[in-house]
This record gives sequence, C-alpha cells and structure tokens, in this order.
Amino acid sequence: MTCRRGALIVLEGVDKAGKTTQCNKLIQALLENEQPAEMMRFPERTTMIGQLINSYLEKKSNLEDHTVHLLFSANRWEQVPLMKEKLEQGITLVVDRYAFSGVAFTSAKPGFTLDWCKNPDVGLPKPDLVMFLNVSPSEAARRGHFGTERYETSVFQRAVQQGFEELMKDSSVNWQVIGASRNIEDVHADIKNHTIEAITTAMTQPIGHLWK
Ligand code: DGP
Repeated sequence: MTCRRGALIVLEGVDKAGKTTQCNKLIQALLENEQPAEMMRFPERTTMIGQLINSYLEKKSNLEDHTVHLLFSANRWEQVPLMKEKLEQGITLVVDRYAFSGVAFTSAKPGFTLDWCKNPDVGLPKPDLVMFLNVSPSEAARRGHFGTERYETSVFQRAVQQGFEELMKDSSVNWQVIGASRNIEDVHADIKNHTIEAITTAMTQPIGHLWK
C-alpha cells in the first residue's frame, strides 16, 4: 500500500516580501481544512550549524563567503531526514526560504557564479511548488526600514532579486510568481489555491531531487 505523501511547498522572496506572515496563514488554512501541515524555515538557527549562521547574520562573527555558503547548504541537508520522514507521513511542509535563497544571496556577492552556488544543494528534496513573493522596491520601502542584520540593505536586496529572476528561468522547478504588493488576504488566497493544487499532484508522485 502506498501512503499519500505530503507536499513540499516553499515560499521565497527578498526581505520584507511577507514570507513569514504568509507561511503562518497558509499553515492555519491547511490545518482548518484538515490537511496535516507543518512549517519549517531556513536558516534553521537552533542547530550547531544554525548557531554559526546566526552569529554571522547578527554580525557577531565573520566567515569567509564560500564557507558561509556551504554552511547554509549544510543547514538544509541536516534537516533532510526529518523532512523526508514528515513528507512520507503525509504531512505537507511549508518552508520559509530554501536553496533558492541560498543561491540568490551568495550570487549577489562579487565573484560567485550561479552554477557554483547551486552545486552544494543539488539533490535536496525538490519542492513541489515554489512561490516567489514579488514586491516592488517602493512597496518594500513602505513596509519599513530593514533591520540591522547582514544583507539588509536595498542595494544588496536588488542584487538578490536579480539572482531570483535568473533562477526562475529554470522550468524544471514549479515556480509561481505571486504579486505580493497586494493586501495580505488577496495574497493568501492565491497562495492557498496554488498549494491545494500542488498537494493533489504531489500525492501521486515520488519526492524529486532538486536541480538533478
Ligand atoms: P530570515 O531568517 O528569513 O530573515 O533569513 C536570514 C537572512 O539570511 C536573510 O537575509 C536571508 C539570508 N539567507 C537565507 N538563506 C540563505 C542562504 O542559504 N545563503 C545566504 N548567503 N543567505 C541566506
């Protein structure tokens, strides 16, 4: 007998796009529909690797750029056994950032190609759906100032947006661009519809391998 697996749903976007708010609303909506669902986020700051990343993001430590890229990737790989277990139990995972943030953020730094950045994440569980929350720079600015963590400047975020745009040209990934300058409920309605469709499709398919 085959167990109907859960779907791997990823929300991506630049900082201030509303990913965390929308992940929470989506989980709530799925649970209300009696669809088992759990949220995950990357970086997962609670593990030993996550603590190194957290200290780097808070600018309490400095790490060489290649090294930090590999740590972010390792931080995803260390969650893979748990992710697979949950998906196989029929739990849909709603994930706040994944390998796409990994590539978009590092490739925004000088001297990094997209290919080099993708390599360590090749073979991760492939998302059944990646929704890119697209906000205009003016809307992002209206949502308030960036915090004090590393990467939180508008110049860097523009380069990150370009990285995402390159990644979205890859049709082997199921991308959906969500206009996220609209109000929270309209954005949520779109995200929910795409997710329900992805859950139905995922049920009958094995978990794929990213970028392979
Ligand atoms: P968040 O907790 O979602 O605010 O993410 C923390 C910051 O880390 C955010 O600026 C995005 C960045 N980030 C997330 N994943 C990666 C990654 O894999 N590599 C790099 N270089 N940065 C990442």
